Amino acid sequence: MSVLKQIQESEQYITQQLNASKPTIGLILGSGLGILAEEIENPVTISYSEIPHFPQSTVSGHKGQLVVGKLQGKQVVAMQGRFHYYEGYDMQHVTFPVRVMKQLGVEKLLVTNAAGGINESFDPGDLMIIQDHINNMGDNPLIGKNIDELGPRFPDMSEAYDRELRKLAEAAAADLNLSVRKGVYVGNTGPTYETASEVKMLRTLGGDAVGMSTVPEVIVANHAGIDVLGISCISNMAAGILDQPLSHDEVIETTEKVRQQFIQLVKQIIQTM
Ligand code: R1P
Repeated sequence: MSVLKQIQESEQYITQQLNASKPTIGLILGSGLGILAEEIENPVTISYSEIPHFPQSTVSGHKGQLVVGKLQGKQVVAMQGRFHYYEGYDMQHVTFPVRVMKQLGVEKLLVTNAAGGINESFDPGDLMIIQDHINNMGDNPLIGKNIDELGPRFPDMSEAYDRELRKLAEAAAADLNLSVRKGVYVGNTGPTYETASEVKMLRTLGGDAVGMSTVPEVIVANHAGIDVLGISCISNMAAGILDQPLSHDEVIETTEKVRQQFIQLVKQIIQTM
């Protein structure tokens, strides 16, 4: 079956479950950040396992369901759990939900993640508005025959993270009196955390935070003509900065600590979007 047909079948299944208008804002919730979906009013929850052609979540801290409903008066679709390249999915499967969101009518996408801090002035628990990214994954979801119905062969990435949305996020943080960081997210494949030397290299290359997601989703969103905003939760400092091993438990723990600020910020952003 063609990819286009698969996207349509997924979208049609989701639309059949909805009792309200279709969402125009998409949210991808990173490790430990899925809690935000609990703020959605009149939610319709759809397990990934029910949706035709959807991959399944395999990572702890990623529930594996779509939540559709109202957040701050706006109709949103949230992914409570995302797919990562290191789970063994190819880039097309990792980004399939973004294609489905586009088909649903999503025009703006808020991607979130838990990331390691590379910038030494950052602290665990900081929230970072992503200014740009570096694709360090050695792959790209658009490799292969271009499907012209989905987007252009050579998409522009000069404003991969929409300028207006970044401004809006900064203003939202200021309204809340919340201090936020700004920086460049580096996407690695994982699943290993980076070595101290790799972190040093990524810092030299201009990275401020590092993780194992987001980049493929943002590439596909740009291809599809969706405006993107990205927020990283700095869950720990990357290797070589503090003399301690990294663990996914620690990542989840930190996201739990900043949960309230994260929820407040996202809600304020959605309200003004
Ligand atoms: C590692 O602890 C996990 O946390 C981050 C990394 O990418 C990796 O999956 O998850 P998210 O990027 O999905 O937030």
